[in-house]
Amino acid sequence: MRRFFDPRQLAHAPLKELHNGGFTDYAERPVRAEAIAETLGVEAPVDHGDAAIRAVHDAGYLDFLKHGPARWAAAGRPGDVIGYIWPIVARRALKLDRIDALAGRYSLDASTPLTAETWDAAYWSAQSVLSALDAVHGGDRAAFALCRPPGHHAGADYLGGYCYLNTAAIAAQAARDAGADRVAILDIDYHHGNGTQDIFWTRGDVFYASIHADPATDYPFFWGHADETGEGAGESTTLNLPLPQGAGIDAFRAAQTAALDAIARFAPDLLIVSFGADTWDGDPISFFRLATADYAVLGRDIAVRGWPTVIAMEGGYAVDALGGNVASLLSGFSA
Ligand code: Q9C
Ligand code: ZN
Repeated sequence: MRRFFDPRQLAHAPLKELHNGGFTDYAERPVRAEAIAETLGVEAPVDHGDAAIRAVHDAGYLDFLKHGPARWAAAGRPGDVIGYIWPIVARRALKLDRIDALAGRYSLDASTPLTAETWDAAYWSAQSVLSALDAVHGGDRAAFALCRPPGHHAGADYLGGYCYLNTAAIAAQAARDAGADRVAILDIDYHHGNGTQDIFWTRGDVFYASIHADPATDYPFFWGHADETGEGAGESTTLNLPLPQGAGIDAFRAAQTAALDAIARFAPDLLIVSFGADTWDGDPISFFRLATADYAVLGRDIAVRGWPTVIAMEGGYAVDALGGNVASLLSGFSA
């Protein structure tokens, strides 16, 4: 399986995040990607430009990602851009001037700093997933994109959960624009992919299925509940399968089989897997109990369905285990 990654994805390196009431070291570190790249071996993506990014994301938001850090610095602020006021009851079309207002308008949380290096890293993360999509369009049965920063918490016009550009959504939309009639996204990161769900919430052409920690106990809390099924043309093309903290491979595999069965009924032309290794037993911020060998089983269960498959990296914060966990998932495709 071909594996795509660009070293420019490493430049994004926020120092701290707001966590449990104080600032702690940022969990989504460049060394995560270095560890995976070193284990797997990777090739450089092709530059596709920004059309596929603009097809998913709001123009004002992209402007904020590119120019927000300079405006923050010009306002005399130290460190990275972090929002601290959110328009939860007034999210309307105001002409916003202050960087503080923009930071709130275009963010979901205060644990996802925007740095001067973020845009370039996120841009190349998107190019990696677009290059993996090219490989599948060229006839490969599957391809892997080492997306970092990750993507599934980012919406059309907001960052959050360590995510800035929604790589799975960008690939899904690009596949649609290249002629696929129906695209499915299977999200097996520990956390619910609220951004991906939001982007395709009213769409009947993109099915979103997610297995994740119950939002009653885990981030992102407000989304990922089992009763969220989509609206309008997207009614019943969202499937949320929350699991309790402590879940192991038996519960996870059963949920994934249910998700794959639902995807099979949707009959997609292409599958995109949002893969987080934060379901691993020793993950520092997550509470499932998967073992490294379990990912090969999950990968095999996906591969046997036979859909052309693009795998996009999401979370996973136990750096020493990351390479092995990703390699295990991919091995399921060559078994
Ligand atoms: N630090 C992904 O796995 N946690 N994102 C915020 C305060 C956010 C994880 C809690 C977890 C997001 C891609
Ligand atoms: Zn996650």
